[in-house]
Amino acid sequence: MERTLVLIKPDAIQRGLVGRIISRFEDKGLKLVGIKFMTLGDQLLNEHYSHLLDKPFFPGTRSFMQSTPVVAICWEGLDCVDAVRRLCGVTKAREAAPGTIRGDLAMSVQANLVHASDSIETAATEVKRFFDDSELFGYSSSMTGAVYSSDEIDG
Ligand code: FUP
Repeated sequence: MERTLVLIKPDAIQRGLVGRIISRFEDKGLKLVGIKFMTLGDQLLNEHYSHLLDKPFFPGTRSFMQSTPVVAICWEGLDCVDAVRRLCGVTKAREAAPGTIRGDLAMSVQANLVHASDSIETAATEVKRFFDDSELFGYSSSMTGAVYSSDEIDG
């Protein structure tokens, strides 16, 4: 099973949407394997957004992402990197499809509620960046057998 990183951003904290956003992922059938509330220091943020450091909007992104703590979550599921990205919707929230988290709940590019890893490789790096091994929990979830068919999870 894949694992992926989600950050619940400061606009969601300020708007009191944390519970509803977590519920969207739980409702999808994803398994929670790590969760914590944390502030993002300059070093962590620069690593996380290294592809954006030269962009003119990056100083704004940095101060926004440091304006409150964020909720970091590691979700697990079959092909979950892609499933979570689809559930979040496109970056520009006002263009995100209805039914997605951003499409239903946000209008902004910067204040778009969530971050989600964008590839399997990125997800592996980002989960390691935000969580120590001891903060990730493998356990048997009674949900798994109901969420998937046996041929999907046994093979
Ligand atoms: P995403 O993969 O959806 O997180 O999007 P990006 O990595 O391209 O961008 C990360 C964050 O940078 C966005 F969530 C918000 C900010 N950003 C802007 O503020 N303006 C832009 O034009 C692009 C990104």
